[in-house]
Amino acid sequence: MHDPLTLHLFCRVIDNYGDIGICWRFARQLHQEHGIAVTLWVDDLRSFHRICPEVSVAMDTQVVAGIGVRYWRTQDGAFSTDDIADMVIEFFGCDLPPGYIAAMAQCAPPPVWLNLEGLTAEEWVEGCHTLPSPHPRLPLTKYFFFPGFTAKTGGLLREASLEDDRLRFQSDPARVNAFFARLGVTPTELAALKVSLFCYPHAPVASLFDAWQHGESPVTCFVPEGVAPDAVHAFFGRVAMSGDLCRQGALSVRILPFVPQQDYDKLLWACDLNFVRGEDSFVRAQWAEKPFVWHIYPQDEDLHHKKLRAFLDRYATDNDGLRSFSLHWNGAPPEQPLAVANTLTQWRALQANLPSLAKRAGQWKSLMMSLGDFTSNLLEFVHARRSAPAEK
Ligand code: TRH
Repeated sequence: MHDPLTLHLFCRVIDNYGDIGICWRFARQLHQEHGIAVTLWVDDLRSFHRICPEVSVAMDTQVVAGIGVRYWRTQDGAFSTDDIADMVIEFFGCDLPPGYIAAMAQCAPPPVWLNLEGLTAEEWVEGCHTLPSPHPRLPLTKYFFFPGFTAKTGGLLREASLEDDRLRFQSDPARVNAFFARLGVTPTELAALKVSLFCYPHAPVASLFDAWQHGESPVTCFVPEGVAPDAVHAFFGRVAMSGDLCRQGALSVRILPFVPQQDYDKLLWACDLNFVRGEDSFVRAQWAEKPFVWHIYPQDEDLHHKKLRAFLDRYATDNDGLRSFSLHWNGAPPEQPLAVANTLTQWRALQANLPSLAKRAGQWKSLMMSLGDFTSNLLEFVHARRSAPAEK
């Protein structure tokens, strides 16, 4: 029985939870589905603990769910070839410790070295996916590996059991009710349009709440604790904590605890409409087969608006209200100059199209599944590199 392949995954938590959220999901899949011995190097154990309570914030090294977790304190330190894994992956170009790279160059054969890039729907990705980048001085080559929405990319991260888990949950009202009951949600709240809200603080939340409170039909909005606290405070005139229920007109806002990743999937599966953000929740919303609105991670010079339109060009058909609502939700200029940009009008158009958006969500999920899953696609590339003749 030969030793399992080893993999070191380096993750720097820039902001929020996405980086560690994606890396932790990826690490679990590599270990559980592909039997790889994974060590996750991460520089922020507190953010990690938030999405995975089993993680201790006080330990430099620990094992969680069979995965080695190493607190990445500094760029210093010397390493020997024994310290180097068969596969080395840096997430979002987080720059490995120089001593580690030096030891990689001593390995024969050298490890397969990848840089995992961010998710975007822009076409240029297809031309950069798996491109080699020779090290300027050392006999090492790093490859860029992109997630994406087409066959010329790595596809999207999806666990092998995800689809079955989702169908089993969604087809069993008792499971769904039990999930909500554990979160303190009452049956009255569930007899409304169920919306989950995960967005950045600059989203026009107050005007959306206003549209919902004056709506003809009741809306229950689930807001994870720490999301848009100022908007909730301003709208309801009080600070709302996890477990609180705030009501106004046709709107009920239930503040939820920040739940472990697996439970966040259930929230997306159980709601009728999901507001998601960044990268990982955005991808999970696509697997949930429910209508969703994406709040994209803001970038300088509104570069993110270009990325948003690139995704909407692939996902949103012209008349579904999703395109104009999404541009409005992300503060991007409307495309039809005369479009009335107020939230109430945008919401009414989106609400009227929820049935067709639900159908679209199903079509899109099937299309994304046809690309295979990101982790298997990545390992296929790695195995091809490992069996390729050594570069001169
Ligand atoms: O937290 P984010 O805004 O992360 C962002 C993005 O990843 C962005 O691309 C990156 O550039 C930036 O960080 C630095 O959004 P994202 O990607 O959705 O990650 C959130 C994670 O939190 C995701 O794994 C789901 C998880 N989560 C829970 O585990 N429990 C919860 O209750 C909630 C609301 C989220």
